[in-house]
Amino acid sequence: MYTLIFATNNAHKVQEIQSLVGPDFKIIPLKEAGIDIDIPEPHDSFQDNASEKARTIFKMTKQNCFSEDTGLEIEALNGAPGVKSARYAGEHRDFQANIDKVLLELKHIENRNAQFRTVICLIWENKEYFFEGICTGHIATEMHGAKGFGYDPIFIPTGSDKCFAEMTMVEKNSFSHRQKAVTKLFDFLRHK
Ligand code: ITT
Repeated sequence: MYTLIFATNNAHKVQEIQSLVGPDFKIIPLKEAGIDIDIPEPHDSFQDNASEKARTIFKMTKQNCFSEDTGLEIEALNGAPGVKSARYAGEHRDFQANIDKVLLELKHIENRNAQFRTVICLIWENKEYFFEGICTGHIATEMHGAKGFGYDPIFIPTGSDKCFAEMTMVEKNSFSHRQKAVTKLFDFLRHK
């Protein structure tokens, strides 16, 4: 059994990843590890932000851990909101305000291609490893569904006609960026 601290304060991410974990892994979210800090994400790449989060927790705990940094990259907005996805409409990290801003910016734009990108940083026995997952799709013209979090009500993955927010977690996982990156992480650990 592998035990790993998951360096995140995002309960939705924890739920999605927990549902993918087999019996050979135990994932401990920060809250459960008794750690209450807001980890900085100051960099302009997902990799550097993921590394910052994992290193911060490794320094505190000296235990194997992983983090992930995710963002929505919209082609017509030159990759924005990207690493700024959480705070696109301001420091208050408001999902609805972020969605409103994206829909407004794409109002008269035909190219609605977008993708979610997740980069996981694993610190395993003091060494750093990275795993990436991408989910391509497009941005809907209005919000649909109430499940999930973040930009899920406006993102339609390739191969579906539904927004992530209209899907069960199992269905979202069958397409998602996070699932792809996590599968790579678990495959790596199983072969250690
Ligand atoms: P941690 O850093 O504590 O892990 P966070 O919420 O700050 O949590 P990120 O910086 O990785 O996480 O995520 C940035 C934002 O991207 C997040 O707040 C959501 O708005 C959005 N996001 C991430 N994953 C998403 C997903 O699967 N579906 C929809 N939106 C997502």
